Amino acid sequence: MTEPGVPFGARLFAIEGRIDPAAFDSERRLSELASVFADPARARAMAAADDVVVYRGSTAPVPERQGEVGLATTRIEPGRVGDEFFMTHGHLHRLLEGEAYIGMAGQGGLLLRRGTEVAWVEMQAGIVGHIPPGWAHRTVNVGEEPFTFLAVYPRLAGHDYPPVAREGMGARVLRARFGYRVVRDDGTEIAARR
Ligand code: M6P
Ligand code: ZN
Repeated sequence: MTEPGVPFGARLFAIEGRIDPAAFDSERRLSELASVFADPARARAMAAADDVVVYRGSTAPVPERQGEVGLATTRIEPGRVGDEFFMTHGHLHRLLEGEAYIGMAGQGGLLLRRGTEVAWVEMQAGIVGHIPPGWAHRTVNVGEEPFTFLAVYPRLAGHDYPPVAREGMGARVLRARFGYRVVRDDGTEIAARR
């Protein structure tokens, strides 16, 4: 991390889905994410043949201090496990803090859940998705190209993964004939683009 409180400008690479400077980069492969898909066995079998990167992130050098605004890019590759599109693990924040996702390239969506409420926000370049505090959130690539976005968040918000690992997001984003549909766990369709 750079010194606390140092102003800087970072360059965004929309198609690559990268921010520079980055303090660290991360990647999540299919084998690590198998259990979050509706068909984990299929995800594991795919990963055994080719353990592809599902998404990667770069995080700008913002210090972990109260009041700091974190900047991180995510690039989700196009792909599916069966009919279910590639997606992030999804998380809640440890603190009651919101976040904004700014679409940079590709076609995606933001799936949110708070208790039994589920919401879907279509994402692409030019769309800012607002994540209110207290909502679990996951992003999904519903297109044929990488889907990239910038996350802007309170640096100390933190990630809480177990609730999503245990309870899921309340809905799945599945391939439709020409697009996608967002289907709640009870089978109701809440959004679609065909
Ligand atoms: C966004 C931000 C990051 C997050 C990343 C991947 O860039 O919300 O904080 O880490 O997406 O999502 P996840 O942590 O759920 O794997
Ligand atoms: Zn978040």
